[in-house]
Amino acid sequence: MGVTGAGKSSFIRRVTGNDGVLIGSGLQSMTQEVQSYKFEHDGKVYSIVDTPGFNDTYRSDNEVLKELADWLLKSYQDGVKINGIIYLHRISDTKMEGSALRNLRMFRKLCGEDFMKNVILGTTFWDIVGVDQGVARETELLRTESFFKVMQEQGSTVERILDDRESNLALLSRFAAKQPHVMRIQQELFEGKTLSETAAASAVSRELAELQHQNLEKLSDVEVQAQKKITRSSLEKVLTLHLERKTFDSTIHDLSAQQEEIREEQMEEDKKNDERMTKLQEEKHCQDQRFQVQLNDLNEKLRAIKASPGKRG
Ligand SMILES: Nc1nc2c(ncn2[C@@H]2O[C@H](COP(=O)(O)OP(=O)(O)OP(=O)(O)O)[C@@H](O)[C@H]2O)c(=O)[nH]1
Ligand SMILES: [Mg+2]
Repeated sequence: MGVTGAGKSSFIRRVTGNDGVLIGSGLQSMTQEVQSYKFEHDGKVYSIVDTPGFNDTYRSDNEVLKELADWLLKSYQDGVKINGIIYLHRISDTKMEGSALRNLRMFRKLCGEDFMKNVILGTTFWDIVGVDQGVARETELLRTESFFKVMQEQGSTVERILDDRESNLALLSRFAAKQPHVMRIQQELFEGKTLSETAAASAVSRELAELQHQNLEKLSDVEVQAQKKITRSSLEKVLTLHLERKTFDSTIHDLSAQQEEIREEQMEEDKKNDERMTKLQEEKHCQDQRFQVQLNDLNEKLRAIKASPGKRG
């Protein structure tokens, strides 16, 4: 067992020598069904079972769990006894990510504490990490409670799985010497519990609820951030508007002042024009009067000339 891409099918192909065992490209999950392979080694017949990995690219962990549970119950009812489980983990993973940790916890619930003596925690992908790096990660796995520490204390062994058939087979022969044991989920299902009532399924639901909770927290975080952004951007907008308004107001004020000045100048000008006009009219009136006086005077003189016979011709 193990997460998708941990190297389960590769291990099985190597030990069985069966080219029919399909291996993934490394990007997408490959094994979709529980599949049992038989082979003989050192006079013993082994039945090795390939399983779909958790964290599948196509199916939820719940669906993978159902696939495993169906097979495990049926094999139990058929009298098949399990000598052991190899749980694979990539040593090349830079850290035990959320999904890998979730699946390990679910695996523990699936097995139950009593089964731990029949578990090998196998680390793969040693060929792509430096020895120091690999050893440092292995040490961390062994020292961390939620990783391998408790499982090891409960009887599991931690082994490096290398691309070497002989050492892989040696590992399997250690299983052959072990007392088969019933897994917790087999017992639970056999006793009549539904899958959702089993410890492993509850773990999946709890993990799911936890995941949802984390996502909700993240979402509300994002919302708060977004709100902050909105508030900040709104503030910036308000500030910009305020500044624009201030500039606008001062422009309006300047324009009004200019307009007032122009109006006053205009009034001044109009007043001057009016005065000028009045003066001109008065002057004209005076001129008219003077002209009239002169005209009257001339007319008078003309009449006097006409009336005086002695002075004519
Ligand atoms: N470098 C390296 N590659 C490996 C090792 N084990 C497996 N691979 C590669 O990893 C990819 C996935 O391997 P699989 O054996 O299909 O993995 P799986 O655990 O069966 O994956 P699922 O079937 O999807 O659950 C393939 O490309 C393998 O060749 C390893 O120890 N070292
Ligand atoms: Mg596979």
